[in-house]
Amino acid sequence: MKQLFDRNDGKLVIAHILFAFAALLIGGIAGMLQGMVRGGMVTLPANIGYYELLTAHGVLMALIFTTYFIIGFLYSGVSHTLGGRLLPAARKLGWIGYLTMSVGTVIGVIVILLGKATVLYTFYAPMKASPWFYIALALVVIGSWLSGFGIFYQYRKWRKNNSGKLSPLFAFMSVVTMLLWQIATIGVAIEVVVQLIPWSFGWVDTVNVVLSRTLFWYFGHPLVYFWLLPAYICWYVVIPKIIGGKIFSDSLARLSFLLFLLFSIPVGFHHQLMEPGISSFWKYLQVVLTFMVIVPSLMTAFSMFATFEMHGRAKGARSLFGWFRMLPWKDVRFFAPFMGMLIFIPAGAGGIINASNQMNAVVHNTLWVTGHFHLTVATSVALTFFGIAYWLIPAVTGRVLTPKMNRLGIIQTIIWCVGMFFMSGSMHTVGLLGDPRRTAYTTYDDHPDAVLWMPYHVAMAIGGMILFVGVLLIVYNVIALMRAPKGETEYPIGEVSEASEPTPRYLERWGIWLGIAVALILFAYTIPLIDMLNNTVNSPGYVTW
Ligand code: HAS
Repeated sequence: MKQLFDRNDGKLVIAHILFAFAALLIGGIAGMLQGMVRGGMVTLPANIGYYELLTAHGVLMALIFTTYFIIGFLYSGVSHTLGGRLLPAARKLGWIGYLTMSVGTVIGVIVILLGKATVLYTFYAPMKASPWFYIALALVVIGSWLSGFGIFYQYRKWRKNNSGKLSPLFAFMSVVTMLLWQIATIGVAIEVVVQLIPWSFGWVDTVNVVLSRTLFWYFGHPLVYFWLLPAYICWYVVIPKIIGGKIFSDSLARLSFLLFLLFSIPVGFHHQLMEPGISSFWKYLQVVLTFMVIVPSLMTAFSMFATFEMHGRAKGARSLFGWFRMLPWKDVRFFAPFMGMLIFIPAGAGGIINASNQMNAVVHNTLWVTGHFHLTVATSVALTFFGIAYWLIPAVTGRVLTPKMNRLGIIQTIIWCVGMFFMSGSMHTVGLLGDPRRTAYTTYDDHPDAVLWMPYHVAMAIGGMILFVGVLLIVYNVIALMRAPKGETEYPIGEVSEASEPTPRYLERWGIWLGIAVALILFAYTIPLIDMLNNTVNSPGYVTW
């Protein structure tokens, strides 16, 4: 039987995907337990701290599950669309990256579980972890850079051999995603290597707190688009093929990705609106840029509606929303990402609320924000990744998705949405009642406000338990996919609609786009950083746990 994927490329992709789902499982156990603790349903054994679990949950879900899945997915698409197989140097870089990240992850998880790094996934100074935690983070970042270099290498070689041709959309989008990642991680690399490692080893006594948080959020906001863009690759490139339709516009898709490259980085201050040490002018400027980064998401929404409608009309739909019925609702490869899209509408609206200064004052550091990111990354992005797994694993291993697995996938998606409705819904609501994020179980001495929050915590815990069933089911499905019957599964890459305009070549002139991106970053950050270096707010380290 013909194997669609080069065997060695398949191994690299699968190694990433399996690591991602292993992280999801362990992170999911931590998540369910912490939900139950906060809901007052269980008490942890004395040797396990609530915040230790919270750190493991955040690191494994937000940083490890996503990064491994993304790199595996991008490598698969780059291999498939740029020549049909990875060049040896690209594959080698992919493996070295994978091993470096894995060493980092194992060290990091051990240090967290030993209780030496209970600093949560944002590792805010002046909380001070063991130096090994920061070294582990550095290894994860360095590994991801090497994998990114592999993608750039494959792309460069392809362009050299195909001069004058437009690169495949999937590959173009992968390059933007990894460029965004490389530029963003420079911030966290400087924070970890220059500030946190020397400080945690005791080579320097104090750390510049405002600077370290600023460098973190310089990375932390584009991080969320590093999660989102691979989901958008699926929405733009894969979903049209799965529904039997066409990509609405290649130029629109490329432009939206370039806008993310330009506007997703110089906006980190919208996470620091309530913090001292940054002047209100620079906060205002970065909020304006934040509103610019909403535009490519609105373009994506428009493009998806257009793809769905064009497809439905081509199949004979007449009424205003007749095209809706023509979508393949029983196909999990469509259904899971579609639910992700649907939920991204309120999730994105929540982001716009967060970004508005006055409203940020109401929601900052409350459970509202936790609710926001469980809708965005843990639903829109996660459901899209699950949807991808249902065709990616069979495609690279030479197997087929059976009707039973498809059915289980639909059930898993529904369970996820129900769990998230309870959990994220309660978080949003109770956040508006002032309930702080990142706290273990407490009634604040039965303060009337805190007592009011308790039923929401129970609803959050119930949602968490339902979601844990969802985690178990997706992990079961991944194992089942690895053992599915042999056969050929298509790697779904959509074609562009004949009605769309040709793509202008300047969209692939990287010099222009990188130049503007760097100029915007320098504009938004240079003066605030000089201020922070001149007016240092230094602090010794604290082990608060
Ligand atoms: Fe956010 C906090 C602002 C998007 C993740 N965000 C967070 C944190 C995380 C996170 C993890 O300005 C917490 C960090 C921490 O631990 O402290 N966020 C935004 C804005 C957007 C946004 C303006 N966030 C995301 C995405 C994330 C994510 C995406 C992960 C993947 N966020 C903030 C702010 C904070 C914040 C503040 C700080 C809060 C604080 O005070 O701490 C925008 O990018 C959102 C734009 C999105 C849209 C929606 C477009 C809709 C689409 C779907 C179309 C649907 C279709 C379905 C086609 C405008 C594309 C068809 C439907 C039919 C019915 C047929």
